Amino acid sequence: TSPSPVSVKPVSLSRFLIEEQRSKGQINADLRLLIEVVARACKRISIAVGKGALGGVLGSAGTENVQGETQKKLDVLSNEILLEANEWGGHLAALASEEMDDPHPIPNRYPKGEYLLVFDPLDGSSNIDVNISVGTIFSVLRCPEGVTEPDEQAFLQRGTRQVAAGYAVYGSSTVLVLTLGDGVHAFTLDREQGGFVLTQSNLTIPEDTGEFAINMSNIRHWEPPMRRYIDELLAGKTGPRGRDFNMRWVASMVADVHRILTRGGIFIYPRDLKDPSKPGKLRLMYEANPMAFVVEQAGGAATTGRARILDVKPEKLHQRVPVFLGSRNEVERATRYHTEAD
Ligand code: AHM
Ligand code: MG
Repeated sequence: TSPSPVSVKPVSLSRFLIEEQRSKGQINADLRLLIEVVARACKRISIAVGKGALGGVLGSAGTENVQGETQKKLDVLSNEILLEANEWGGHLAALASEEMDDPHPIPNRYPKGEYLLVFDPLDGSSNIDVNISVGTIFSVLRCPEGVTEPDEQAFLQRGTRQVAAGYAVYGSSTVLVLTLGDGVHAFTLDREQGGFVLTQSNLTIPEDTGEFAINMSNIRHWEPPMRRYIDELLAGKTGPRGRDFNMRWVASMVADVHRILTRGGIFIYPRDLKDPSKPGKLRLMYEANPMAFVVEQAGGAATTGRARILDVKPEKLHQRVPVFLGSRNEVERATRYHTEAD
């Protein structure tokens, strides 16, 4: 028998969220609004990214962010889009971003809500000018009880406290990946209709994999257990792992993580002894934590190479951590090599 017309009707992001609210009680109306607003902002960013050179948005903005990195025009524009979209809805107590030194308060003319939003507005910005996938990463926390003017301290909550997280990847199609703590779901942007449509529910990452993602150019700066893990993969069939491994590195975390959610793999940005003051490149609050939440919700694992990322107690908004995430058995093995060596 052919499927009934109702069962093949596409499920929009709005409908998905309403059902999460109504039947599962997974979210309330404010959190639903928040996710819808973030999705709308991602749609605008997707349009700006898609215009490329025609939009006049390629190249550097001539400014630096708090980490001393040169900002691209699209970094700045994406940050503004997310701020502007989220300020007035009444669902947020404050926002924080990779591109801003300090948390951004909600202007007094607008009501305040109970949530905190943290984001990397345009991740993988070295890839913008070369037409390779980039993305937006976001994490939602609750504003601590009794805090009316949230400062940096209000944001410094463990990743386990996230109530929602996800990313949008601006690739050959734009896909929004979301977790509300109840599995991971993917929504593809329908460019004609202008809305996100549910295209995959309950994504799962295979436990085993034959694919790894790491920037090998840093090999000389790695710690010994990191080198051991990769050396064993590179040794292939005749090495201790007894099989061949393939490598991919997009240098856009969203694209690398999206591949891992789709077909498995391990992604590593390890601690790097090149600059001992930096315990890794990626930022805990708006890169590692949201991705770790998504990956764990898809059945994968995410560690710093030594401990679970979601358990790390943040000390600074822009804190960096080493990141090992993806297929559970590989992440556990790489982590074991580190803890055994300590
Ligand atoms: P960004 O937030 O400044 O774009 O930096 C983060 C990006 C990640 O998306 C990616 O995994 C990593 O930096 C790539 O680093 P590298 O250029 O060292 O390979
Ligand atoms: Mg980033």
